[in-house]
Amino acid sequence: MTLLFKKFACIVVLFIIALPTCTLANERPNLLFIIVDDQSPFDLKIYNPESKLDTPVIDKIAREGMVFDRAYHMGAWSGAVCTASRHMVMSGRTVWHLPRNRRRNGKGPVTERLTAPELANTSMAAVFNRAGYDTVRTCKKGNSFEAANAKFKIRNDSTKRGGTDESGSAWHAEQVLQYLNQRETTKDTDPFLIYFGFSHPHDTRDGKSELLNKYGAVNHKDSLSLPPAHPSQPELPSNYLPAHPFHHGHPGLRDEVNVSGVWENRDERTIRNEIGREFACSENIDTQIGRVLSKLEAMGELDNTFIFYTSDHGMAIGRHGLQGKQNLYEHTWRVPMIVKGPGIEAGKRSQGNIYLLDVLATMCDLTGTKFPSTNEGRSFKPVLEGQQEVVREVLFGVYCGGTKPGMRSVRKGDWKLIKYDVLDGEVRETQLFNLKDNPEEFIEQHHRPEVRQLTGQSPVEGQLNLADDPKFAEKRKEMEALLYQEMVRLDDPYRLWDQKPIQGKDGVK
Ligand SMILES: [Ca+2]
Ligand SMILES: [Ca+2]
Repeated sequence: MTLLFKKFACIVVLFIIALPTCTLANERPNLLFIIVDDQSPFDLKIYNPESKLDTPVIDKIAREGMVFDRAYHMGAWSGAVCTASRHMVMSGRTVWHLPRNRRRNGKGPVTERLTAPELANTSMAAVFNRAGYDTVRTCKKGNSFEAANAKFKIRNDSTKRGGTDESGSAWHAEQVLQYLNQRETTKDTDPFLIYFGFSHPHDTRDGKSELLNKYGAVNHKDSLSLPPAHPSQPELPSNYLPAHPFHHGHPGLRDEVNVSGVWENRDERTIRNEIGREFACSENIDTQIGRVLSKLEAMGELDNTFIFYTSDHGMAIGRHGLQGKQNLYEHTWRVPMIVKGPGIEAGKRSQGNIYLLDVLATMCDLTGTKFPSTNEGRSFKPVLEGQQEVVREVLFGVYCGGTKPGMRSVRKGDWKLIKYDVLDGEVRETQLFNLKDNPEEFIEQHHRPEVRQLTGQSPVEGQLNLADDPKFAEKRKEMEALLYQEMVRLDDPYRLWDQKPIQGKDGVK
């Protein structure tokens, strides 16, 4: 054998030996899915530059990744919007195709197509367990898809809404760091899926004292007095109202009447203090995410990790005179969504037209994992790669947790329709917004002098609910038809007062 050939053979052998370790370590990316509880996208500077909330870590993820301007959750059949939302995240199924949906008030047929029995076996952690991932989870307890959560190999859940490191968000970060430390010690090279959930800024919003001070807020506990005003508090939201013009349709709803610190108050002092508390909790979350990202960087794993940042749904806290998550205005129907990872161009924004239920398909697509058969979500990898702007044209929303049929919304392009059919016909309302011209969804009440004085906003002519404006009658008709189509397509078990009744129901053939 010539020397040259010996050298060549040696290189080939070395290459063959080296190859499997290289591919195992680097080929499949890690997944870090960060989900906070109850956060409006408009709390964050990346969605609302006027916000006082400081989130340097989230801002950096946004600068290095892609921000989605049209990310939504599909809605809920319960006042606990979290529960429906988290079912959709875990399973990639649409809102009326989840195990807990109450088909036609419990009277209608419950078919396999609607409920997908054994759904937990094809949920997020089960899918990635089979793909050879280490699956790790920390989150709040309850209001979730328990059978799916139980599939994570490592799971440390606890509801942490206190104002100390042990009782607050730092605890969730500790659970992730514990896994990463162990991974480092044992030189574990399996790819990981970490579900990094927080219990905040959901109430009770007991922030850390230094952050409460920063945002001029106190942990207000006395329902008979108002919290003190403070110049450091965040301003009232731009679409604040002292009251919503009609009832939301869910009498006694906890989030509207019984949240500690707010109760039924909607005055300026209460709302600004509560937003200050919320910001204190959200900034702490940002700090905790930073600790985990620093660790991943030190381990050399950050660049091979896809990071998702989102919330289970948005939140009102004074916007439109509402307090909770049980409405379909943009502040509550939409969620923040930022994704960073290998191959995603830095600093991009996209509309996306995505739902939280698309995350599972996207994770599968990004890691070369087969979609589960029960999945109904669409991968937004083509959007992340800059090949597409959106994954669908029409977006649909439901709130069906109070009196039935509840609220429905549909969006296409700049146009959005919301309908309310609640309290046994007492409230039957339609709103039509052009979100390009009226992104805050201002209604007539926002134009009143006493409201403008409080918010400092000056809505312009036409920034209104356009549903009854004859100029937009054709547009309304089109949006009403779209809503009806989406309700039929997605097996919505209800119809609104002015829609064709369901075949076979109420004597209709
Ligand atoms: Ca929630
Ligand atoms: Ca492992």
